Amino acid sequence: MRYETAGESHGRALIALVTGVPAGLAIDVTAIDADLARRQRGYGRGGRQTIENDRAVILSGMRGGRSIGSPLAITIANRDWDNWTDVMSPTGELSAGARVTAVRPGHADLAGCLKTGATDARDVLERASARETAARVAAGAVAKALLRTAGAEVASYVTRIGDVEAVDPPEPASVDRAAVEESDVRCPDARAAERMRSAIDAARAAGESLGGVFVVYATGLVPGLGGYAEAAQRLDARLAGAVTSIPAIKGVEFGDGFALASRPGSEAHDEILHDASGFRRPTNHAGGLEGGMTNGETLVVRAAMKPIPTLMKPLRTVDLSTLEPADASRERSDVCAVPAAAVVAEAEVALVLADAYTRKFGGDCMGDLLGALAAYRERI
Ligand code: EPS
Repeated sequence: MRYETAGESHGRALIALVTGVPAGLAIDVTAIDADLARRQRGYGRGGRQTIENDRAVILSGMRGGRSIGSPLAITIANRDWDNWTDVMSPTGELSAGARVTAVRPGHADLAGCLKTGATDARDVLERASARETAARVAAGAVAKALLRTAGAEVASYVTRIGDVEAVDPPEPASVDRAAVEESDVRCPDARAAERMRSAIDAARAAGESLGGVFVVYATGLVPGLGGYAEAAQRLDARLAGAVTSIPAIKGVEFGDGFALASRPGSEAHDEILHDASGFRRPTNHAGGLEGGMTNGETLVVRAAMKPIPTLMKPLRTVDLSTLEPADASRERSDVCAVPAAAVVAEAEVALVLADAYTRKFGGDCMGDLLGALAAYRERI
C-alpha cells in the first residue's frame, strides 16, 4: 500500500492517490473527514484553518462503501483557492506582486530554487507547504481503516511545545485518548497544556514560532511485521523515513531511543516471558521493534519538530533577484503546528503498518488477509 500526492497550498485542490488497498475494505468517508478535522485543529495555528473546512471526496477505487482493489483517488478542495486565482492560475496571467524572492531560512525556498532554477520561490514553497499533509492524512485514514479491521489502532499525543515539557505517561497505551482529543495542544497533562498555550501566546506576541515533541503509538500489532535484513523491509527504517518525511521533523526515536545509548545492555533490553496468553515483556524499552520487526508490544515512535520557519520577526537572508541582504519573506503561517504534525505522523505510521500487513498477509482482498492473519495468530 502506497500513496502519492498532488496539489499546491493555494491551488485548486489536493489529491491523494492510494494504491495497493485490498478489495473489500469498508471505508467510512466521515472517518477520513474526522481525521482531516483533527489535523486542522490545534492552538497556535494560523488564519488558514479558519478558511478551510477540509472534506474528502473519493473519486475512484470504491463502490458502495468498500474498496474494489483499484487505486483510490481522494481529493480535498482548497477553499482559499478563490482568493489566489491571480497568483496560482495554472494557465492564466499571473499578478507580478505575488513573487517571493526573500527566501526564508529553514524553509525549502532557497534549496528548492537552486535545484529547479526557479527565480520565484512561490514555485517551490506552494508545494513544500505543509498544506500537502492534508492529503497524507486522507491516505492515512484508509490505512487506519485496514488496521482497525486487523485489530490495531494508531494514536498520538504531544509531550513538549517549546521549553514546556509534559509529565511523561508511564506507557503510551495508558494515555487517556479522550483527554488528548479534547486538548487543543493534544497533551494529556492538563497543567502542562495550560503552560504550552501560554508559551504559544508569548511566541505569537514576539513574532516567533515554536516546535516540540510528540509520540505516535500503535496497539494490537502482531509480532513479525517488517523484516530483519534489508533497509526496504526493516520496519524501523521505513517508519523513520515516513515520519521524517513530514515537513519540519528533525528527529525520531523508537522506545527509549537515544537514552538507550548510555545504558548497560542489561538495562536496555526487554526480557522475554511466556504465559497462557503467549509471549510478553515486562518492559518496552525497544518501543515494540526488535530486529527491524514488530515484537507484539506497543509501537512507540517519538518525533521532534523544529519551529516553523516563517517568522513575523524575520531572520536575515539574501534576496534572490538582487543578491542583496534582505529580511526573510513573511507569509501568513502558524505559530505552532506540533499538534497537527502528530496527526499527520499517525497517518504516516498507519500507512507503513498497513503496508506491512498486506505484505505479510496478502494484499488482494480483505477476506484473504484476515484469514491469513487469524491462522498466524493461531500458530504463534
Ligand atoms: C497549512 C497551510 C498553510 C500554512 C501552513 C500549514 O496555509 P497558508 O500558507 O495559506 O497560511 O498555514 O504551512 C506551513 C507551516 C508551511 O511552512 O508552509 C496547513 O494546511 O497545514
